[in-house]
Amino acid sequence: MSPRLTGDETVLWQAAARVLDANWTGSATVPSPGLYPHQWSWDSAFVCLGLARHRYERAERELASVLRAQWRNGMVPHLVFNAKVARHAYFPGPELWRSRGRPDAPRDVETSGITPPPMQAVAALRLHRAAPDVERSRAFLREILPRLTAQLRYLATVRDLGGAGLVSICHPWESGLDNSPAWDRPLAALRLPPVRYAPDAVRQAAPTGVDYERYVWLVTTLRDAGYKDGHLRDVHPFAVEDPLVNGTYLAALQAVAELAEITGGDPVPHREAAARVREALLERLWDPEQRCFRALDVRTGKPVPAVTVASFAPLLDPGLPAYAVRGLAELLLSSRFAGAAGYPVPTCDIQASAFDRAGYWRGPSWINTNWIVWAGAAGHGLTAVADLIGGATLRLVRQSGFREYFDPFDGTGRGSHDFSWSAALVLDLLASRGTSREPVGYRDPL
Ligand code: 2M8
Repeated sequence: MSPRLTGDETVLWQAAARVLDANWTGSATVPSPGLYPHQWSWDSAFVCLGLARHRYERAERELASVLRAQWRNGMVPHLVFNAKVARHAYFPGPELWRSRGRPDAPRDVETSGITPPPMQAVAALRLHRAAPDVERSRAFLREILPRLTAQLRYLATVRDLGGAGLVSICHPWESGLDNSPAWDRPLAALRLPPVRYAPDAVRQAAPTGVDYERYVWLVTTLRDAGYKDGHLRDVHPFAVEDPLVNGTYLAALQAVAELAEITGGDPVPHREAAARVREALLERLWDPEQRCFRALDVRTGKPVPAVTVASFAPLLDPGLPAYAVRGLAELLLSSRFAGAAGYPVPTCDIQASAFDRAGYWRGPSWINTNWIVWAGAAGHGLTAVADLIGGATLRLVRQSGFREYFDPFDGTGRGSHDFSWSAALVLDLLASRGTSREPVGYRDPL
């Protein structure tokens, strides 16, 4: 348990730990009981951060189990299916993805065929920093480092669809922010054949309807093309460079550089790669008028109009230039984001017409995106901002429990209960209490 918790924090800590214990399957953690019965890779990365503070050995197993599902081309799938769960318990299940039989896919486990924001290296580094036994942790890092570097190599090669050094996503699910208004325009441009793709009433939560049809159609398109690199490059109609995916990619390159150093390897190539990605990010996604990052539709060459919480993810980069840090901090504190929300950070610009306070990733505050903003702000010495976001995050769960997402104005909890990353990241926040008060200047947030 973390040291020096107040009585109230101890109660919160114990409640969060209970959620993680209940959602542990024996080898991994499900995002929530019922609605999400398998292992999602970016959920797992956040879950690791909490497990590291609670049951360290499980944190390593959690990460290892995602990396075991890595495809031979380096792709870490966004979803790893649990063979013990009924095949139709979740849609889209293994039947839709049909990973089995793909030459690159692992043989002993079924997975999706797309990849999430690459948070695994960041999780591995933070795990090491919390390790009770540093030598043991180093041995674990030596085991997983080849897989982490293969993941980044895959992103740098197969996923550089724009040809300028950034990663493209090929499906909104790869962003983690499924129905974000950032995808409205690229999704609306898709031309679907006049047949139904998604079964009726697949789930109770948003999004449903026409967007869901598009999501499922995109999967069938990828699958029917054999998840081939050439299809992604030349044919696939959805290709977008997203600031959150590229912000975590940049953070991952830096984390891998550190991990190389920790394990006696050479950090330089990773640092050089990070510098190139930063340059491309500023060149392609920075909007000098709005002073924030916006996604770029690679198929049209145009930035998408929506400004979302994804804009803040490049704060995770220690080398982000001061003008960008300042622009992002001002936007964050303005009435478009934290300035007008009692419970920040809303996932979409409050003043945008697409903003929807109850709409899943179209407005509500989520604990994992808050964590990203908190870690980025703390890393750049923006202590007041980090304290504001960290404090709001704890207030959300104190008031409404470990819900999946929250109303950004009044903190009402929505979506599933006992959501794993909400609990895990609260443990990490509590354990890191006070660290955002470190001296000004960049401190590695990871
Ligand atoms: C949501 O995404 C899945 C598809 O991958 C779904 O809608 O069923 C998103 O919130 C995503 O970010 C998250 O990883 C996943 C599991 O929590 O659920």
